[in-house]
Amino acid sequence: MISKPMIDAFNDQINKEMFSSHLYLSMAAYFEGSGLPGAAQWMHVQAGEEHEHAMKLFAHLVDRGGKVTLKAIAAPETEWNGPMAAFKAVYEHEQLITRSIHELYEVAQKEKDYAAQILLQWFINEQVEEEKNAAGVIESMKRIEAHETAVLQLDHQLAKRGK
Ligand code: OFO
Repeated sequence: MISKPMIDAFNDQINKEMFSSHLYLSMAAYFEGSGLPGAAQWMHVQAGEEHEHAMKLFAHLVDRGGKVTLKAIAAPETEWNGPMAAFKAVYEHEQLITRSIHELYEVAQKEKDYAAQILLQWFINEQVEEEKNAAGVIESMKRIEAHETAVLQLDHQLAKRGK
């Protein structure tokens, strides 16, 4: 069995992961409309990963007899001031999610929920990757800013992102 505070905290995190998926899908739409299909592809993959994160939490709740309660997903922004602004928004959002995962882990510690702690260790590691990926794209963009051809080359590289 899983405690009520853990069920509530898991349901909140499911909503945040679903919002992340929605946000990156919105960024994919933005890049599709901006002539940067590679960046759009990167965002599509990211949106899919966020959905998987939500499903991992969903499955854990179900496995432990907790009730999944879905909430409304807030509308994401739809416009950004160019690729740099969008990727900076990704980075900031991921920092927010990292804090949220850490808070969830603290609830699991307080509740002495060892099974949740083991699952959440995966998420803690994943957040290191998430922040690193976004920061990496921002770094590449900083180096090539103002060089239109290089932006298109980077877009080509972003298109290669697989699962
Ligand atoms: Fe689910 O890691 Fe990003 O938000």
